Amino acid sequence: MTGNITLTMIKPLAFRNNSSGNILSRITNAGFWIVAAKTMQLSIPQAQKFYEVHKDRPFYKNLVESMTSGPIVVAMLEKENAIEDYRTLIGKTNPAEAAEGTIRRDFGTDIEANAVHGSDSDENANIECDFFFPKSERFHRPG
Ligand code: IDP
Ligand code: MG
Repeated sequence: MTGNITLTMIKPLAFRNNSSGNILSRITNAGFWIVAAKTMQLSIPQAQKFYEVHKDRPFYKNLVESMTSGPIVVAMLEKENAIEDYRTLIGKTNPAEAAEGTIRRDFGTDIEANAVHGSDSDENANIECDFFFPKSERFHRPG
């Protein structure tokens, strides 16, 4: 399935605003299949590990803090060309710069609380999906 999966998180503020349903609806309407999904709260060590690539960036500490501030919905998604198509659906990192009609533009509050995560490469999608979902909890699109 390489090339066809991505990992998303509905971030704490969007969850708190009760936007999870509307965001998931955007995702499935865009042709993505939900392979796995759950609601959970990241621990600080989990968030630190997930965002380890950013550990030297000035926003790392705040990012870990905000990502652990409340529950998230994490979902593994399947679609042809998943990485690129999902990044297009969510828009740029900063909601203010994201195109009209994108998830981040419509549900994001600021560059940190930008509503959703999306994997940036096939390699990272696999790492991120393995981080959250054992194979036994994945249910791919039927036939
Ligand atoms: P991405 O989520 O669009 O892939 P990344 O550069 O990977 O963006 O950054 C990861 C997350 O870190 C972003 O989604 C956002 O929540 C946060 N972030 C990125 N840049 C900044 C910044 O300049 N200030 C505050 N938070 C940031
Ligand atoms: Mg990223």
